Amino acid sequence: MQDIADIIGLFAIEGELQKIKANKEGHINSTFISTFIHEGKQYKYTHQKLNDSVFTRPEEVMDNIQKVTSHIQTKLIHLADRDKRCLQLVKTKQDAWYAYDEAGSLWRTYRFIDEVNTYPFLDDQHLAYRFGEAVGTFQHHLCDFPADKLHTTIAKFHHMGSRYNQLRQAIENDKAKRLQSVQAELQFFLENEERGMTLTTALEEGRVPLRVTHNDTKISNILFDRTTGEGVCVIDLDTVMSGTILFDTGDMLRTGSITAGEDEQDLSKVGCDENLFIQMVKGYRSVADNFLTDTERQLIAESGRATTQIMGVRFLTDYLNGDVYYHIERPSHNLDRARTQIALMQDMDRKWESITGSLS
Ligand code: GN1
Ligand code: MG
Repeated sequence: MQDIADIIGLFAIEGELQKIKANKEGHINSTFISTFIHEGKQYKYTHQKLNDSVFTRPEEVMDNIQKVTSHIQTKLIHLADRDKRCLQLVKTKQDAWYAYDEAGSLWRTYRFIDEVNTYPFLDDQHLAYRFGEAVGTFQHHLCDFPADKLHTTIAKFHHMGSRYNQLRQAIENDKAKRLQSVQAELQFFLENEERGMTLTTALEEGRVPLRVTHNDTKISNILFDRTTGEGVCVIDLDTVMSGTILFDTGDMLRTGSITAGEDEQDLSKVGCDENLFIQMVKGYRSVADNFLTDTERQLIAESGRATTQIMGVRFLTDYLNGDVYYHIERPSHNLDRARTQIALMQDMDRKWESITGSLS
């Protein structure tokens, strides 16, 4: 593979490259953090190679990101700390928003946002409220952006029917010969198929509006200010497309209410913390209430359940397909992930009346 330093050298970064570190957190792209010294000060950058089997038109991903970040930046212009509130792309020496490596893969660079914390899951109600505020703020900044100007970079990304079709295809092919070992998980998802269609159907029937949607608002994609605890920035804009903003409340509730990591193997640790669930909705609505429709408001809690389901279905599909989509670190990784999503849904169901009662 080409030297990462050479790829970084394609970007218009001032100073001298001091070090490069790989970052293994995302499931899809390859990420590196660099440190530069310029006039005696340290500056960090994030460099990413887009996964071109997931993003088959990476230029469209970059066009979406460029449009959305410049729109958000216009909303932040009066803030002294605006640099930490939105990702900023760094151009190449050729004045482009991205570069290609020798193998033809697309790379981009962002300024690194420092003095922030990220979390794999939450155990603090204040942070849950702030997570909600952060997702609401992201949508608020974009609620006047024309959603139809964005490219659909992954078709039917959060379409439940399409994800079930992919699962059925995986069952039929049984490529990795794992079908026999996942009968209980499959049964759970098949029993829940109909209810899972709620968001997709609401969108298709026009009962919720088409808006700019982040589509990957998982907790680890939120940067929390180290001093104030505020959720200052929502990162990972690869899947920004048009959709229903319930996909975003859904991924927020999925990843912010779970009591363990997404890939926890000890299922006795996995459940839904209803207080965290409720605080996220409250924080979210404190910002979003002024632009939400009644139907969107009514479907917020359900979005948490549906998004957990769609992720579970996707993880199980990838397990059956022999782990071709998500990065894995052990053979059972995708199955473990599917199982945490099932455990989370089951615990949501146990607490459902209490959760929805508190929110009404
Ligand atoms: C992937 O890129 P990353 O790791 O943030 C996936 C999301 C899933 C998530 C589950 C393009 O996100 O849809 O919710 O894993 N992204 C894509 O952790 O498929
Ligand atoms: Mg992502």
